[in-house]
Amino acid sequence: MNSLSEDPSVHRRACPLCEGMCGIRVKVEGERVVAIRPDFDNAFSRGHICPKGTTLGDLHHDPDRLRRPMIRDGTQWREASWEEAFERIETLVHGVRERHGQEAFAFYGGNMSKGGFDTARYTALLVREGRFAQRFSSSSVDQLPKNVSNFLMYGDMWKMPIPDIDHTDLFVILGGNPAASKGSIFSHRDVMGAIKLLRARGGKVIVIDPVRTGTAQAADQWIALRPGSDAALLLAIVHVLFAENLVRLKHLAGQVNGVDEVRAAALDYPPERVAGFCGVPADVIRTLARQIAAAPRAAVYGRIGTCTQTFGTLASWLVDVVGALTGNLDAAGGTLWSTQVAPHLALAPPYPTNAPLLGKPNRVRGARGILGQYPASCLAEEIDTPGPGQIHALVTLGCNPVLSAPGSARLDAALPLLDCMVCVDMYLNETTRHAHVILPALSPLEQPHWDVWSWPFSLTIGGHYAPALFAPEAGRPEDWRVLARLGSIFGGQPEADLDALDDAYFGAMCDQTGIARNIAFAALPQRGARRILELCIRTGPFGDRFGEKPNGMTLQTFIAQPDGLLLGHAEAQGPAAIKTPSGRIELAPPHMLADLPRLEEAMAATPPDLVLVSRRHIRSLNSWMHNVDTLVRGKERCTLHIHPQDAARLGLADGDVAEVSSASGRLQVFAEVDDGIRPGVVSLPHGWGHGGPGTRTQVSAQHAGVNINLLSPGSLVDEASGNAVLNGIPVHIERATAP
Ligand SMILES: Nc1nc2c(c(=O)[nH]1)N[C@H]1C(S)=C(S)[C@@H](COP(=O)(O)OP(=O)(O)OC[C@H]3O[C@@H](n4cnc5c(=O)[nH]c(N)nc54)[C@H](O)[C@@H]3O)O[C@H]1N2
Ligand SMILES: Nc1nc2c(c(=O)[nH]1)N[C@H]1C(S)=C(S)[C@@H](COP(=O)(O)OP(=O)(O)OC[C@H]3O[C@@H](n4cnc5c(=O)[nH]c(N)nc54)[C@H](O)[C@@H]3O)O[C@H]1N2
Ligand code: SF4
Ligand SMILES: [Mo]
Repeated sequence: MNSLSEDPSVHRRACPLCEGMCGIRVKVEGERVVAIRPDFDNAFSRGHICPKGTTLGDLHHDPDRLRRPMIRDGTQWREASWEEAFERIETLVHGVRERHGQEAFAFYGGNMSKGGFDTARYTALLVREGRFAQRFSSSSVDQLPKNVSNFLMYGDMWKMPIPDIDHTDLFVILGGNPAASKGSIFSHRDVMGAIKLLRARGGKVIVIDPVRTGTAQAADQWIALRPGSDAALLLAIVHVLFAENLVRLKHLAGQVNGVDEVRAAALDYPPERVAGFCGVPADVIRTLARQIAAAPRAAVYGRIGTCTQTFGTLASWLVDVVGALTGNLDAAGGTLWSTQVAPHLALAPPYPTNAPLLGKPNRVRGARGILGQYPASCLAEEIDTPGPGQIHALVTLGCNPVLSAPGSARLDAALPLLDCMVCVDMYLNETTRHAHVILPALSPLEQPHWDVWSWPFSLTIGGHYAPALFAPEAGRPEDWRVLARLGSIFGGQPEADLDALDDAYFGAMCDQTGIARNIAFAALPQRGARRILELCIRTGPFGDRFGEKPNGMTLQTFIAQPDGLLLGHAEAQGPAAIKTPSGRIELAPPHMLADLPRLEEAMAATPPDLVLVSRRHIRSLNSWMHNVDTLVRGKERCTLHIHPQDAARLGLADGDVAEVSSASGRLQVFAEVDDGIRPGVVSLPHGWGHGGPGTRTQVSAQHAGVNINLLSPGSLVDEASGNAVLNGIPVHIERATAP
């Protein structure tokens, strides 16, 4: 217990920055945060924290953080009232609609559209009302392959199998580095701590990654495969399971379709055949397959390195196939689905389960829509290529695609062509500098908190609510109204009655729950995210169902528990959880099998000499926490990691400037010679490249770094999902002669 705990000036909440959900104690004097400490009493995190969590005060007080709407007149920005900002948006939108019609409107939702209390719950309303002809999101630079695989295998794109690390005997992790990321689509109080405990109880951890990451260093074994070859390696594992009669469906027997098709598909992939392509000896692959089969309980988990690569969809699918064939899917100690106190996604599914996977081809590249969106890689060309259907107006929410999406240079050049660009964001950064109007997002401390996007990925069942610590600026509309009004303007209904919209939105959620609208409306008069949260809790598995279950929970239950409340651990869900048309798990979706010839082509091709992968750092968060001085101070982190053999071959010494080029761009960066990386692979962190003209982030401008996505060609996508290829990019490296 720390000395802050009894102090009335100490406010308890949780950090919203990543999936760690760390409890924090925020000590306040007047309007200032004076200290943030870990909350050892927080039920979920029990004092675990990382360096970012203590900087929410710096973020809140950051003089560069936007607090009022900004309007750009030519090259000049000025603060404006909310009313004037909306009027300007209306005028711009009206002009675009008159000239080009609704088909010119697009939306891009970023990683931080999940961050805010209202934003996480009202982005769907903004998108629906906005009637945007093209929708993009950071999903297609992230987990879209997993969404595709879940959609086809389980009938629900967000039904993410989560490794049961606390009960497993063997944890196999492909393309994830929780030592830096803290875990992703895998929300756990302390993954690295759990890895230690797992090994202490005699279990094993195997990391499959081209880089010897902090996670690999904490594991029993590091398998340094070639980037982009996971699908082949996993097919070889499946091959061995069948060839050596190691398939044990266990509880899944009779619940899966497609076992024979999977067997047939893997027949061509004995370990000896994929070893060269994967850069992993055949006996290592064979042993791995046997270990997974022999472990009483094994959890196989793939993350961003298996998604943002050429065969992300195949790899995501095969991770789950291996789990199913060894009886480790939907099983304690294997992977499980979460049980949520407030199952928000069930009431507001981002994409209908009965809709088709693929949509219409888009205009320039003919890429099919996937799960309701187009690949982020296509945004630039849809803006800069003239013709009917060209994008002329764009809304961005919580994203910085000029740094985070591939083909950055083209996007950076395309955005100024827009006739109307509206950004909802906290900073004037590389992307928002092109906006006509920026609407400021709230600071995390100015809003209540209950995590919409982490509890669904946590096997610990629980809930944690915190009220806002500071009041937003006077005169600021509630956040849900900002989003609803923005949607209405873009959808051509600028005068829409926002209260009526909210009632219809909320009413539709009530209908999903079987609770009569009039009961929910009478019990929850307060509008906005709070009543949605309350509906989710009260109709969720522990809720009171508005009196039907007298001892059930309400939001009040959690308000009374400022350190949060835990309610147990997820269990296997059985066949009832599967939402496919057949009611069974589909192990061999035709969409996946149809992608195998593309893998064959890659296996037959000559591999590139040098490829680039991305990395994360604990003191950074994608593109936007670099304006916090305490996080960026110290040794330069935006460096090129390169193996000594490659460095020697290229005549590069530690600290030299390397010139790195790819099919899409070129940049110069300091080299850091490091043997913790596979020869032939180099790595750079993502989210850097600050300080460009027109940006207003004083601190990050001093620690600019380089933008890795100048090197990621927009043309490189995993075709089965449209996901961007951000790992395994062929590059050429020389020692820079004139830096
Ligand atoms: N500190 C911090 N935490 C974060 C973030 C952050 O920026 N900073 N971002 C958050 C977000 S948005 C996300 S999505 C998560 C991501 O969370 P993680 O998935 O854990 O992400 P990374 O730490 O980038 O680890 C990805 C690993 O994949 C490896 N890799 C690259 N290519 C391949 C490949 O072809 N095959 C295999 N097997 N491995 C490969 C890389 O070397 C790297 O070690 O992190 C979240 N948490
Ligand atoms: N090369 C390479 N590129 C990558 C990755 C990689 O590993 N390698 N990772 C990819 C991944 S996994 C992801 S998720 C994306 C992330 O990329 P993006 O989705 O573009 O998200 P961020 O870079 O996190 O930028 C978040 C933006 O939201 C703003 N913001 C912060 N909080 C809020 C809020 O509460 N509300 C609103 N409205 N705005 C807010 C910030 O100022 C910032 O501009 O990057 C991807 N790009
Ligand atoms: S950013 Fe750090 S403090 Fe915040 S939730 Fe993640 S791990 Fe916890
Ligand atoms: Mo992400």
